[in-house]
Formats: sequence, C-alpha cells, structure tokens
Amino acid sequence: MFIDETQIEIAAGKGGDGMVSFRREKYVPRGGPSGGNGGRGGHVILKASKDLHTLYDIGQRRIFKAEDGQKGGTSDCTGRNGPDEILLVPAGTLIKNAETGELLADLKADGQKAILAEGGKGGLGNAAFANSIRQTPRMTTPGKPGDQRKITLELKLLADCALIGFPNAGKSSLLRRVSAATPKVADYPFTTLKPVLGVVGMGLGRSFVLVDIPGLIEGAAEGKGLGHRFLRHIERTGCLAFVIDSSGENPYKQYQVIRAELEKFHPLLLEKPKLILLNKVDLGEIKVSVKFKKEKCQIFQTSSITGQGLEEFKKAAYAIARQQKDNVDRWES
Ligand SMILES: Nc1nc2c(ncn2[C@@H]2O[C@H](COP(=O)(O)OP(=O)(O)OP(=O)(O)O)[C@@H](O)[C@H]2O)c(=O)[nH]1
Ligand SMILES: [Mg+2]
Repeated sequence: MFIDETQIEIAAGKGGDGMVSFRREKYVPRGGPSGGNGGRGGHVILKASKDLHTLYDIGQRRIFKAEDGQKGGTSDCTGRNGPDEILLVPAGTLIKNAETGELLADLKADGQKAILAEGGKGGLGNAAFANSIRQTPRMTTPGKPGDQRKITLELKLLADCALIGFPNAGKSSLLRRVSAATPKVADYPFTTLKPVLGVVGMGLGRSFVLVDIPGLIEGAAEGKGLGHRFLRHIERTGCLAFVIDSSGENPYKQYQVIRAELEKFHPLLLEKPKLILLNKVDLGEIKVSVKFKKEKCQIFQTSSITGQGLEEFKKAAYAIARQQKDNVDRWES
C-alpha cells in the first residue's frame, strides 16, 4: 500500500530529577552535598533513509516516545541521558507542525537528521546549590518535561519522470510495459487511484524511476476528479511525460487541458523538461499535427500494447534524468 502522508505524535523524554545526597565517608563527619544532576531526556530524531519508499510503517505506529533521563545519583554522579528515539523516514520527507502547518524539516538526503522533539534538561542535584554560606543545601530542581508535538509527514515521490494525462490514456499500461511495476489496467477512467512507482532498467545496472500519476481532468486543479492531490508529487520530478490518447478526439486539446491544469496548480511545473507521448498508435496511423510540432519538446508515437516507440521514450527520459542528476551533483559539490 502506498501512503504519502501521515500524522504522528512524538514525545521526547523528561529530564531526570536532581538528587539530594551528602557525602558519608569514614572519618569525615559532615561531608558536603553530593547529589548529582539528572540526565537529559532522549530526543526524538527523524533520519532520512534512501532505502525506504513509504510512510506506511510509521503511520501504523502513531506515537513515538523517547526514554526519560535518569535521576541524578549520589557521589556527584549525573544521571544517564535518556536514549534518543531515532525514526527512519524515506529520503524526501517533509515534516510539518500538524497544527500550524509550519515546515519543521525537509529531509532530502540519505542520512540527513533533524531533532523534532528535544529531550527535557535534567534537574540540578543539591551539590549544584552549595556555596560558602549554604553548605548543606537540600534543594534540587526537577527534570524539565520533553517537547511533545503532533507532526505531519509528507512524502513527495522522488521520481525522475512522471506519466501524466487524462484517465484511460494508457499510463499504467505503459508503466507495466517498461518496468516491473504492476498497476491495475482497465478500460474505465480513474483506474489508478494512487501514484505507482516503477524502476525502468536501462542495462548495465543503469535505471531511472518512472511514476504513474492518477488521471487528470479539466478542473483538477480546483479538485475535480481525483483532483490535484497528486500533482504535488510531480513538483520534485525531473521531467514530465504527457501521455495522450492519439485515437481520441483532438489529441492536441487533451494536451492543452492537462498543461493548463498543471499551470494552475503551479506555473513552475511547466518549466520542467517535457516529453509528449502520442499513445495507442496501434489503433491507427496518426498524423502529428503542426501544433504539436511547434511545441519545443520531443514527441514520440507510442503503443503500450505493441511497445512501439517505448525504447526511444526510455532513452530520452533516461538522458534527461542523467542530466538533471549531474546538475544536482554540481550544485551540491
Ligand atoms: N490499443 C491500445 N490500448 C491501450 C494502449 N494503452 C492502454 N490501452 C488500453 O486503454 C485502457 C486504459 O489503460 P490504462 O493503462 O488503465 O490507462 P490509464 O491512463 O492508466 O488510466 P487511469 O488509471 O484511469 O488514469 C485499457 O483498456 C488499456 O488496455 C495502447 O497503447 N493501445
Ligand atoms: Mg492507470
């Protein structure tokens, strides 16, 4: 099951209380105060992992709590800090305050960490209160409570290329054909209800990730059909592949409608590299209209049934993915 958003509660550990104790040593009749400070409560830390691809497991367990710090000990011993609770999340997870929507962390890279709930500080033991006047203090302070909050985790799929288009255009059939993914295919609209990822092998251990986005219709940006819920997944996708049913009425109009919906959702989406797939060419030869030719992007005549044009599409999508990765590497180095 694919879950792309979940809410959890996190609670850091409470700090350990300070200790009251006095030194009791042989031949030292009135030893000074020796109560240690409490240990810090454990933090709740979220850490990105490239090996995870879903928030499903995290969503199943709603509450994550780190352990409390230990109470201060005698003989000036500080209590042990509570161990941190480290939660692994897929790389690309955004973490927001569930109440205000404020962005708290954006864990993009493998291994990146953020403390989302800080453990409470340990209390002071009575040794900390001793001075020249107050030689036998009995006071201590309690450990502070740890942070507690509700957070929303949002996973934007990190795919190289997204298949977008009207329902029934053949997006899922195409993904099945070029990857090992098995999204459902049927001749009714909105068969695909959630984005499905597939890895497309290019030989010699090379691959790229293709995502099948549920069908869009006119008005999607305002919530029609399955709406724009899934459009945010393509914000971080390297390139867009428009899958158009070339056997349907006015293929260019289909393309324009989808483009307009993307633009309404976020104008920057259209600045991504675009590929146009005129699909279902097995149903009859098509004449690529001049309007399509004027678009400054590569056009492919494809069939998810016979496989026509798909090798060329794969090569083009892979080349773009490579290029974009190089750009990112250059920026990050
Ligand atoms: N002849 C022909 N039929 C196709 C082709 N691609 C898909 N189909 C058929 O079109 C119908 C819809 O295919 P899907 O792959 O489910 O389409 P989709 O774009 O994923 O649809 P949604 O999930 O509803 O958005 C199915 O009956 C497919 O068998 C193609 O290239 N040629
Ligand atoms: Mg589908």
